Amino acid sequence: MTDTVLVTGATAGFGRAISERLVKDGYRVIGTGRRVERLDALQASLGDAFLPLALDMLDKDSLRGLPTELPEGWREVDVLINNAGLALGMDPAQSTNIDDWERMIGTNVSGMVEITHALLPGMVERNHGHVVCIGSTAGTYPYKGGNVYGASKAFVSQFMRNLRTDLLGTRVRATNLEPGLCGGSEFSNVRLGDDAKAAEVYRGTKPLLPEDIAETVAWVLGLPEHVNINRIEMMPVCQASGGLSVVRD
Ligand code: NDP
Ligand code: 8X3
Repeated sequence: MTDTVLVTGATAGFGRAISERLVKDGYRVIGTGRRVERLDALQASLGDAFLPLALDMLDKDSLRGLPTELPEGWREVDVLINNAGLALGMDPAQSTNIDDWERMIGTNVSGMVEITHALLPGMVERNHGHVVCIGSTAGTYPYKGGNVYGASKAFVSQFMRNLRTDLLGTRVRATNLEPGLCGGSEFSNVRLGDDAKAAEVYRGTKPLLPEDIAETVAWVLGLPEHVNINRIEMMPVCQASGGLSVVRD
């Protein structure tokens, strides 16, 4: 039986690349996001193996209703890819906008937790499933302006470790994929609200690409059922962590 995968944030970047790759690999994919016209365009190119689903990660009622609201034939979600997410701003904590912080927490933490809570019982009941989160190196390595975004990804990281523990004894797998600098998506455009500044983030680098993320997700899912990849940290060759710094008088 072909696995059904739900990919949040399929309208751009990683989520779109993951959806395209998994349909190509023979999975049935439910792709979600707010920009419905992009989901429809994806269905036009991927065909009936792709189901477009308008879903706002800040809409708790829709997330909670998912198990019963999904169309007939698509209700048994075997794999959940928690990809939808965003960063807003690069200012130091003391100069940020609290609404931006709340939106990051609402999307990256609360929305992710809600949809996982909604779909996990079905996986456990069927004793078959996999939850994959797209975390970030920002959840491990602090950097200036990373404040709440990095903290939201640290939450994802520990949530996934704890999920593994709770799922022990079931055949439901859990993986946190933690990429570093990745171009070819709208992440920096959304974060900085300025396309020229976003392009500057990648100037002179050869960043990871959404296809690299999709390749890794496809590998993690395709491993034999007894193998669980707990976490993967991946960076482009041109990136490494910065180490500690000191300010002197
Ligand atoms: P993009 O901005 O290209 O894509 C983000 C996706 O998330 C879009 O499909 C968007 O859909 C969706 N999304 C955002 N907010 C909501 C919401 N409220 N409701 C529903 N969907 C939402 O970014 P990336 O592809 O780069 O990022 C994907 C994930 O990877 C994020 O979790 C990000 O934090 C993480 N990541 C990114 C890295 C990078 O360098 N690019 C590195 C490490 C991790 P729509 O707007 O249509 O609703
Ligand atoms: C995205 C990578 O380094 O911009 O999660 O935080 S970074």
